[in-house]
Amino acid sequence: MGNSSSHEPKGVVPMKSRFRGAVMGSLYGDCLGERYENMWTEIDVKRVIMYYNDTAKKVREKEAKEKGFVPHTDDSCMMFDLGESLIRNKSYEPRDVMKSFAETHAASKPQRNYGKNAAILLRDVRERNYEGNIYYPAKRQFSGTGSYGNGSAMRVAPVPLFYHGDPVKISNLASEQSRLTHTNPKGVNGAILQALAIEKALNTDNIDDPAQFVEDLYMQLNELTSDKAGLEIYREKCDAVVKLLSSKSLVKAPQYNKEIGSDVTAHRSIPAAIFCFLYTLNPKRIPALSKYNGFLRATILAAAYSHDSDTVGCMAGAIAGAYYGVEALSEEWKFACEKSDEAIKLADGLYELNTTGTGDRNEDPVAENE
Ligand code: R7I
Ligand code: MG
Ligand code: MG
Repeated sequence: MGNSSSHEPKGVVPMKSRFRGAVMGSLYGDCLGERYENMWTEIDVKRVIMYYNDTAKKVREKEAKEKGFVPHTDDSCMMFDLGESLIRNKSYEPRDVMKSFAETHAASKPQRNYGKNAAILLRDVRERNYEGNIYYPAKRQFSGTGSYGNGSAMRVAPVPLFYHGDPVKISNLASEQSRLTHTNPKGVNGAILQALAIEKALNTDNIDDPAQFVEDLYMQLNELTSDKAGLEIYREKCDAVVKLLSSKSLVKAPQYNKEIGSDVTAHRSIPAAIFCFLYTLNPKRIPALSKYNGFLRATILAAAYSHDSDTVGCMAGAIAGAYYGVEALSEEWKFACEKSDEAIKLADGLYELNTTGTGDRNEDPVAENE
């Protein structure tokens, strides 16, 4: 199921399916990549295909009795914390989000593999009982320059769903939630870029010109961010994405990692996720993946080519899910991923807020970090 290319967008994918696709895609990309996350190297695409198929078979043949047997990591923990807080409060409440991050972290197994500095920060704010300026500890990290890890982008999927249709609010909230843990302009701009990429995918029926998709995203980031200092590297990386998209020969993992990058830093991973989505729009680009649908092509490529496989997987999955819709995921993998029912519930809750327009959702996120 889900292996044929029959799930390519034909006409309009319903928005509810796209919301579910964004959240479920993020979770699934994290779960798929989790298997390879500690290898910190590229692996053969065929190996990930084998893992994908073996897992699906286990479910089909009822060998896997327990639902959710493929674990997710910190990426999804933090996505749930952020998204569920937005729904609970119908607004962005920074202290509540931070508390959710830190309490989930404190209760989690080491295998969730939180970023090193993020873990230190979460322990610290919890021990201080969330008192004082909640944005302050993140500012102090890395000798005052703040983290540029990809942690504030990997969790961002609920943001474009919360403010769907309003890129200014999406950008502001992506930035604000980033500053809870990642204040470095490269980290903040990475979160904004990823949020804008999901929003653009939600709004797009067909991509005729993948290079223009990247260019539009960069222009939007450039216009909306208040962190102009961290932009130059994104200009360079978007150019690298465009260059590799236009390559006549097959782009292999070493070139992808050299020119775009797929490690734990924001500027060397968000562009990679955008590349994986756009490069695989054409089923013929990666011959080994040609019989799989576009969503699977994007996420399998991300897990195989990327060093930070869970995180590039989750970010490519969120963008691809917003474009192709949740039907592009196989039922077997929905069964396999830990907390997939909760992911659907989260997406539906955000969708409902959009359609009813209740609460403070229409206010701009309030900055507490002056
Ligand atoms: O960004 P973060 O939450 O980590 C996310 C990653 C994802 O791959 C997750 O799946 C998880 O495995 O971790 O956590 P941070 O600790 O803020 O950043 C991650 C790493 O980026 C740091 O441990 C550093 O190695 C690096 N890094 C920096 N290095 C030098 N100077 C981040 N900021 C800097 C910096 O300013
Ligand atoms: Mg992770
Ligand atoms: Mg990771």
